[in-house]
Amino acid sequence: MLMRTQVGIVGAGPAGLLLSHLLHLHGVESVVVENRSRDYVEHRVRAGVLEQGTVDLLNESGVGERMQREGLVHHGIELRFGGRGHRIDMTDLTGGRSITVYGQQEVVKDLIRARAGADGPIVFGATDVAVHDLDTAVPRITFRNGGETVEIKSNVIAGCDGFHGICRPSIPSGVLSVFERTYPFAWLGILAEAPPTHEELIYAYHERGFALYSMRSPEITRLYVQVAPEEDIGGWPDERIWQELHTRLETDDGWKLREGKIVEKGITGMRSFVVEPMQFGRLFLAGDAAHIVPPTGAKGMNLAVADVRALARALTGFFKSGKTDMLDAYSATCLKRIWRAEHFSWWMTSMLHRFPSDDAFQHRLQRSQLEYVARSRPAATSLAENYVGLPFD
Ligand code: FAS
Ligand code: PHB
Repeated sequence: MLMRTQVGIVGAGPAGLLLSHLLHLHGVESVVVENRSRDYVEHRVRAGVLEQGTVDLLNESGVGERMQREGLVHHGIELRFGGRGHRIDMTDLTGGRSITVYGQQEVVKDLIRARAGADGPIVFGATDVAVHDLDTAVPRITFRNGGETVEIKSNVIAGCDGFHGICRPSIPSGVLSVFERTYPFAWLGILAEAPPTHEELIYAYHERGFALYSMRSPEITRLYVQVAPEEDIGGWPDERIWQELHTRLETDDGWKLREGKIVEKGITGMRSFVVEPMQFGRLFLAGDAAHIVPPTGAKGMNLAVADVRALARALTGFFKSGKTDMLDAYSATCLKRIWRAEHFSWWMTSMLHRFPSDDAFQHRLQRSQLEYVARSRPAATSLAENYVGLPFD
């Protein structure tokens, strides 16, 4: 079967879905091709924190109604070390900006519903997805669906298929420069049916390792502990997870973490990764297909949003007036923000995690850095403005 569209999009994660939605708002057609089922993508638990810019964009583009109703607006975070908590008042430090805690899977559901409402074609369960003729004016996506081979001819392809997708590897060798760092630890994350006992996120530095206290709703807590990179989730029964969380999050004033039924658990590796450029011919990479950050700075999904905001603007200019200047500058435009977020995510990770190779000197440096951020307004402002998200332009 042959399909034609203006923009073929591979991947129905936040990047692909938001790009399709933004293009639709500007009268540009697209088709999204996703290899997983709709149910799978709508229930894949990942990010939880939306930057101010992401929240504003979702509201401005008409898909923020449920986020406004169910999202949790937060004005600060807590750094916890040495048995004490230190609140960073981000809204005060950034002149009114804040974050919203709203699960990535909820954003995905809202975007799929918006696309379905506009009859935006999303193909779920596609197999053997491949991209072709990227350096021509008619790049193609082929895949199998329902026992049929399908070909999509388009003017542009957006590679929004994540770190393990097929688009980035389809770029000929020698074109891309790869910048990468892997970390000697991973995050074990759980979702627990336990009402949060703290109203904001807590980032804890502890001699046994990092811990993060987050949430999804007034009923669901989201928690993470730093573990060794090769850990197997089978070696982490619930009791062991709770024990580590209590130890790493406890404070001298007796703050207590409430336990509950663990409904989801998993281990995520930690890496920093960027490819330059983010484009080849008529293929444009966006989101995790082009870059990965350690989740300590809560930047992953927000960077994907910033990429597709820039790509949607560039494609609209291309299709509406034939201009290619914003498309030609797409990589450079995105990489400024990407490298700022890469640095911030590396900085938060380096400050808050115990590295196996570190010595007592390094531990003192980390404590000194944490104490400085906790007491210095300029230092706290630097953390706050990066965490809530720098203005897009
Ligand atoms: P995604 O990976 O979300 O979406 C890519 C889509 O492409 C997926 O639906 C995939 O099924 C599809 N796809 C892949 N290959 C395909 C193919 N061959 N054909 C068709 N479709 C294909 N970020 C945070 O900020 N905080 C967190 O706590 C956090 N936790 C994470 C935990 C995990 C396990 C992972 C992997 C990532 C986490 N991230 C987190 C980062 C994450 O939120 C990403 O930044 C975000 O999903 C990026 O969105 P996309 O670029 O759309 O990529
Ligand atoms: C989450 O709630 O999943 C979350 C919050 C902050 C992070 C990472 C993950 O830095």
